Amino acid sequence: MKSLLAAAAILSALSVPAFAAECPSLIQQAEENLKMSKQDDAAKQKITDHITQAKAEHDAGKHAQSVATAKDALSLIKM
Ligand SMILES: [Cu+2]
Repeated sequence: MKSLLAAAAILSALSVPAFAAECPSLIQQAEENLKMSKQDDAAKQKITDHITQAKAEHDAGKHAQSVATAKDALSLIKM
């Protein structure tokens, strides 16, 4: 039983940094793609809002949500 708990603790410790590392790279990718996009200001503002929200979620430790929001931002960008 103790080893099961230890394994669960290790697994959960490993899964957090995986997400924690994923959001900044997705956010950075969205920022870079946004610079190159040729969309109007309204569309760019909406994407910027998504990026800001993803950063806030990442800082709050909500990494899964941050990844989802950053992916939303990326999906809104048309190159
Ligand atoms: Cu994160």
